[in-house]
Amino acid sequence: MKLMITILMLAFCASGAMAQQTLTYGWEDGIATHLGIYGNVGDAINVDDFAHTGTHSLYMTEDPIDGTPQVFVAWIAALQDGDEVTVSFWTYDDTPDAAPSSRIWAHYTSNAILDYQGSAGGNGDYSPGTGWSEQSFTWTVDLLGDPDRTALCIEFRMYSAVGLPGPYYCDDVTVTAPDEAQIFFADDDPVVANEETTFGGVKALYR
Ligand SMILES: [Ca+2]
Ligand SMILES: [Ca+2]
Repeated sequence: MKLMITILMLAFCASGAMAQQTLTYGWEDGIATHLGIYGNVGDAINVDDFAHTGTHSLYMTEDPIDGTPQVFVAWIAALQDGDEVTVSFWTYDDTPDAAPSSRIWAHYTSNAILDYQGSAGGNGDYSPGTGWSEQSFTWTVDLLGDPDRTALCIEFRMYSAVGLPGPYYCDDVTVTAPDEAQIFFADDDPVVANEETTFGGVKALYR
């Protein structure tokens, strides 16, 4: 009997540790835009006349044309080493093998969303240019033992050309992450709920 209970508990713990949550966001509130930007983002507007699903999506342009502008469309905080985080979004592109095109990418941050803590890489494929398409990537979290590196910020990246600043559209962002992680979209206030606890843990490391 004891052995049976132990086995059951181990099974429960194993499945508990691997429990995942999946959340989506599609700009249907008609108000929210993004969690932040980097580089030459021109417009970033919640529009009601073009969408993958529903009636709203995020419309973006690059202005002026330079570098690789990024619009932050999701943020996953309170991560642990080895966590797997899968994110996808739908983007509209009707120019195959030519600008404008987009990619899904990410970088690490601290508990403050705009505090950059290094690239996390992403999917090397550009949007195929066949209309609406889904771009996705799975990141395996590597915190490098750095207590300031705790979250993953998802970038919508724009690849424009002179005279071709867009338009870009993003809709239906889906995030799958461990239950313990905290997932934020454009309509959320990006504040980590257990920040004080985390800071306590960080301080403890330096004792
Ligand atoms: Ca939508
Ligand atoms: Ca294209």
